[in-house]
Amino acid sequence: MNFIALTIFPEMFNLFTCHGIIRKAIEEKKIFVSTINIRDFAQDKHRVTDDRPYGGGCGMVMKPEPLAGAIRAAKKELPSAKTILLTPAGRVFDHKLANEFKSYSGLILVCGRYEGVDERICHDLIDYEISLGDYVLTGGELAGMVIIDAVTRLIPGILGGTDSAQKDSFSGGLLEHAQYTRPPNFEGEEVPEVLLSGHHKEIEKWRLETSLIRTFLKRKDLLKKKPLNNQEIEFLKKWCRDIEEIINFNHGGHG
Ligand code: 4H3
Repeated sequence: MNFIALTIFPEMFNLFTCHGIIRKAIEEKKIFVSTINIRDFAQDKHRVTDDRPYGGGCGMVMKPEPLAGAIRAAKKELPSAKTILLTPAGRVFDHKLANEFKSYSGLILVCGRYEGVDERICHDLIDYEISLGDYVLTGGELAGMVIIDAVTRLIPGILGGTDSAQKDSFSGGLLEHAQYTRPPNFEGEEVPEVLLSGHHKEIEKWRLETSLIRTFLKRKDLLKKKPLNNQEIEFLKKWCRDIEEIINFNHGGHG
């Protein structure tokens, strides 16, 4: 898979591509990450990429010509790639979208600076406007790296285990179960016994139940939109019965 980031700060991507799983994916030629400097497509001798906003107001706007030149150069390199503009006005990025992006042969990430990019860039040259969430960054570069990172780890063969990405938080619509490693007792807190039992079936059951509990407590919104299977419904019903028992006992026993 190919990624090209368009930016006026291409060096920002160096640190990102030099470490960990992203570095390994590049070394193994599973992904290719390159940058195009938008400034190289500026049309004046001072290589200006921004200008004052029409209508007045504070800040500067990214000029359309250098951006269009950079996007067209990237499309020439990757003709079947999708172009993504990182902007707080975009569709909020999530696991499902990461999977959709994984199916493309290339992504061109347009990283703006200043107050934003000239609106006319979005009309013909951008396939997706994407936001990481409801906050504003000083540039689109970090958001672009987040997209590359999240998509790359979904590519088969990138993560250690054969199914690590399938077992992630979100992939089944639930948060991941709690994780523990050695030592068995850390500052007085024990690892749940079932995990030490070697009972694989019991461990799987425990993991599903804790996954459900964590999602119920931390992200009810995820649980509400998830299609539940029989085992998951059984767990939820069991909690209902347990909770009712507790309520009834209190009600009858103590008033
Ligand atoms: C993306 C980009 C937030 C996000 C961004 C996000 C700078 C876009 C400038 C850059 C514009 C201001 N901020 N939430 N900022 O994903 O070019 O909007």
